[in-house]
Amino acid sequence: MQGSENGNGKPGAAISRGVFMGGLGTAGALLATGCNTPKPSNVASAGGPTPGAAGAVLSGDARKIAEARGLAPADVVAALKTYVPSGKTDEYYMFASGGHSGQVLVVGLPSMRLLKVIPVFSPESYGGWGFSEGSHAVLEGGAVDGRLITHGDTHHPAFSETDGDYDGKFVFINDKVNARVAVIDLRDFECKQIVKNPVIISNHGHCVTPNTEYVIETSQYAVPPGWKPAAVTKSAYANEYRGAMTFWKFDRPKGRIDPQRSFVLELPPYWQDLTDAGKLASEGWAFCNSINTELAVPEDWNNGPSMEISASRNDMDFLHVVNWKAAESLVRSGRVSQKNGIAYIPIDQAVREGLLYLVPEPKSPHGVDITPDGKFIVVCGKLDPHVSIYSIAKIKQAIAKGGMHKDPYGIPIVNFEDALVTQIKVGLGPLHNQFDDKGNGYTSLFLDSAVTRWTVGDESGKGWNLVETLPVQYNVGHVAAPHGDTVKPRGGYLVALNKWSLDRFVPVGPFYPRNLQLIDTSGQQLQLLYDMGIGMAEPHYAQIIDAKLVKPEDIYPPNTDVFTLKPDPKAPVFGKEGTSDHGDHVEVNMTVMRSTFRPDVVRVERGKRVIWRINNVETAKNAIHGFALAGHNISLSLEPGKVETIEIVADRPGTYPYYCTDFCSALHLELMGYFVVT
Ligand code: CUK
Repeated sequence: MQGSENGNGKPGAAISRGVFMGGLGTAGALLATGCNTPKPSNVASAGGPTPGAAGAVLSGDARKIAEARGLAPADVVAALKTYVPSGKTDEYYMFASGGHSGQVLVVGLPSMRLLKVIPVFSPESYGGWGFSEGSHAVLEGGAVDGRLITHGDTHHPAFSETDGDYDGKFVFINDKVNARVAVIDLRDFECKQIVKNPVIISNHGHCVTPNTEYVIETSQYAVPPGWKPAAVTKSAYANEYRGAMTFWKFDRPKGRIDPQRSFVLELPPYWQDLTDAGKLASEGWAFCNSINTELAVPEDWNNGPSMEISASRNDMDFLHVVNWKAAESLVRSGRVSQKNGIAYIPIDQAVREGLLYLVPEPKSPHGVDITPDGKFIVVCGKLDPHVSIYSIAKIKQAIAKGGMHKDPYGIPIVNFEDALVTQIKVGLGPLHNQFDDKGNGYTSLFLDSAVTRWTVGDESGKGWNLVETLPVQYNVGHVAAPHGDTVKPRGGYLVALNKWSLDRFVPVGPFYPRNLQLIDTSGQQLQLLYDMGIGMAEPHYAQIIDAKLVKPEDIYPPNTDVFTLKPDPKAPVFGKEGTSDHGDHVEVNMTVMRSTFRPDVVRVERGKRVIWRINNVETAKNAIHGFALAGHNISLSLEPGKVETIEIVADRPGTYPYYCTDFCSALHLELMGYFVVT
């Protein structure tokens, strides 16, 4: 099934073939002639600088370098498009999931430089995440039945939106494995909140509504609500297991999800998958695919077909169509019950209130994405070579007309033909879609290891045409484009988030880098520009935002508690540092400034609990100090202005150095002290 079998062993061949097969000689010769070169127009027209410009830029020296390094003209053009010289900054931020690292990656475009790893669901010693009391409290917010969970599987980052476009204020990220959602504040790029879904235990679909009224989280693997124990049989599965679409209310002024104003819409146990919120023409609606309408359970692997076969028998699954505005009104009216402390709309009530409909969709689909105008719903059938285009207008008409068949749970099913506009045959294994500013859609093809470009057409089915396919290396999952799922896509780039890299990098052992490939979409032909190896878990999805829209603080105000972004009333005061004994515990109030910890000796009797506050009182940007304490599992990151608190028990007598982990000055190595447990 893998990309290497699909003729992708020589990627880039499409670009270079024209040059070398055309007998046009060396790269150097081509570059020298630049605009006068007669025929390698596939290179020159690949969306970039005019041939004249490329030719003019390349002096004799550049030509020699290109020759020495074996760079084809297309390589040189790609380098010119991605190189960001020292002192200049990137045009876009890409926020990518960090997969089962549990974190979020921040990458600059077009340079593809990794700028930050934001710790979210997993402890991260560089950021002190999980070691300080504040970060520990955030992780505790995501505890499952009281058990602290210190990993996550992040899939779908979602920027906060205003009027259907990214506003650069917050990023939300889901944890698939434990059904949790986290809030990252872009004032400081730090996670502020993790909430645990009280009804489901795994999620997948994750997005926001056009004004961030809600963060939508959809279940993946159905369980009995509250993941109560149950039999794993076909009948128990059909009767007791359920899916859910959860609407987490976002309180923007507080920058937090408010579980008290959130609600859950119960769904059949169809394994809901990707989810997108309607916008403009479809505002107020949410859409979600499903992949196990067979209601298969993994019960008979020994005797019968495996789960993968049982769950893929049907030619059609169901697109779920949810009227969330109407659901919100129902919840506000108070006519809903609660389950596990959250407002809960059961399926029968959802049907009675006209909140939930199904539309058949081919076959084991994955991605569902709404066109920028909100009129069309684009569904990728993983096991079907088409993207299927549905119209919200047609779906609404069919709903108004009534007389629909129902599924076994009583949910009305809109006829496939009544909802469908057209299908585009794009290739094998379509997964996900994005859009640009020129009326194009882009679809990733997992099995073909390629991305396609097609044109967005109209309600009558005209104008939906496949334009171009570009091989990628390899086995692409999501694609991401600047503002590519908003009402206002910016165009210009596409990033293919590939799961396999095979031969793209120097070998690093059996765990291969993931390969994020930057593609130029601005020209007549798609051009592959850059391979970025990611030496960690698979980044499933990413969103790309105009860098001008993100305006983080460059330094914390003095004495900041980073979890409230307000002054910490207990912040240690410079000049009044010290250690005080309170009987059952000892308090340490410490400041740090180049190049002294005050106090630089902390003596504690064995057995005491120690509450240790540290304030970085530096006022210079970037003057970060770290704090590592030997033998106590403590690592902190102290940006200027930040106050952190740790709690430890001094239970092992000894002499333990603590020191700054960020090389902060010429006397950095002297920035240390001793913690003595007597
Ligand atoms: S994703 Cu989560 S399985 Cu295609 Cu959105 Cu990778």
